Amino acid sequence: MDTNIQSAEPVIIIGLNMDQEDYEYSMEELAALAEANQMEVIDRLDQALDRPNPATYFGSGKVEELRHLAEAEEVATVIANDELTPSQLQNLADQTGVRILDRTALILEIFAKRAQSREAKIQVEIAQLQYQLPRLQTAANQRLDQQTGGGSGFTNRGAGETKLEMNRRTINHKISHLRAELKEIAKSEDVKRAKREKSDTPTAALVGYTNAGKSTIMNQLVSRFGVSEEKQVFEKNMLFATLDTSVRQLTLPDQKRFLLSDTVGFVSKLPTHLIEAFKSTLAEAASADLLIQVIDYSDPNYEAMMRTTEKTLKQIGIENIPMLYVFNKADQTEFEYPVMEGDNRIIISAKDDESIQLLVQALRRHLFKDYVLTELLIPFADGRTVSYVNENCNILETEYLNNGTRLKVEMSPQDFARFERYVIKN
Ligand SMILES: Nc1nc2c(ncn2[C@@H]2O[C@H](COP(=O)(O)OP(=O)(O)OP(=O)(O)O)[C@@H](O)[C@H]2O)c(=O)[nH]1
Ligand SMILES: [Mg+2]
Repeated sequence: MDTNIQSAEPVIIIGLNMDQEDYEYSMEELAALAEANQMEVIDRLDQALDRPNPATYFGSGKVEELRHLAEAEEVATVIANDELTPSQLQNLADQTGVRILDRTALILEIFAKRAQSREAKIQVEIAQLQYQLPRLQTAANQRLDQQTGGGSGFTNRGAGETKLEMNRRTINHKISHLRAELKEIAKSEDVKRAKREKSDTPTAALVGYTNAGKSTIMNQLVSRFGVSEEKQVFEKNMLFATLDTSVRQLTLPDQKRFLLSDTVGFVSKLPTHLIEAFKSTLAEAASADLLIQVIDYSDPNYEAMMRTTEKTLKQIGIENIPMLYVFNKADQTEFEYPVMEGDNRIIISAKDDESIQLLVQALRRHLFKDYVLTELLIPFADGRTVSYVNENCNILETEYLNNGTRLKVEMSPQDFARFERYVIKN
């Protein structure tokens, strides 16, 4: 028996309906995020307001209702759908008697649990510390008020502030320390990336919402076209299964090569600190020739998810990279698949062989469109070039002539430029 399975903590989720687009969907997603954090949503409370109450998020009547509900249902944690200000968090906790977690803190908790590599762990820790910084003040004030019981705490206040300053300094120090470590790691990643870029191999990056099927697609391609022994990436039906970027080299049967990267998935209202912290991981996508946006077509909210993905990409500064839209999980819909719609949209199921073939066809169109079909005459003396071309280009015809090997070949523009001296001009 697995004794590690913990029972889910019961929680209530709360949200402010400010008539924003996708409100309902963001609440459903909040419930899914709670589940991903080993929590069980047993109730939900909504309030329609133009803007959050600056002191308590909910209006006073609703706060009272929440207090009663939490008490009646014996719930110790309430999750708010927005990022709350430090004082809203504090006041709401005081007036309801429960722990308040906002959406940002919840996402940070999930990321912290999922992080595997040193890089991911540092990135999450930085984001968590940055989240804590402005919240120290309130917590310290709170303790102070409790200590002094009101007006007479002048001397204590001084001591409290010193402590606060100290905490703040410690956290800032820790952040810069972690940043430096991250820089070291990023440096070596940069070196690798620069090498890859230099190798002229086209690159594609899988992007999109969490749980859309990015890692599944990556694995399908790696198992068919990857270098043998290369590891499969982690795929699972859970939010934020992937936090680390993996890059794999793929070689199609006609020797065409490309690099594919799989990376962290998005979710709406992804905390700014987290996006900031994950920028270096996401640099892989920023340097891609093609973005493959994977969409869970079976999710009724897929359009909102696409908007979120595009917004997040923009936030990271990823713009103007050609995009292939992959509407995935069509096996869970009534739509026909695999289908190619125009140049940059395909409907597939990552679990279906024909779909993967269609995906490869679409990738070819985008990644190798400037490949050149040409004829070379390579002198016998230059055996190295013959073997290079054999290993790296798509040879359609070979003929041995008196003065060398004639090859009809399809090659990258870079290779074409390298071997131009051998091109047979008609
Ligand atoms: N039915 C069906 N399930 C799929 C399909 N593609 C992926 N899945 C499932 O969807 C779940 C999520 O897949 P992943 O590949 O881990 O998703 P991801 O986009 O990498 O998610 P993150 O790493 O969290 O961003 C897994 O349980 C997959 O088996 C599909 O085409 N059809
Ligand atoms: Mg994944």
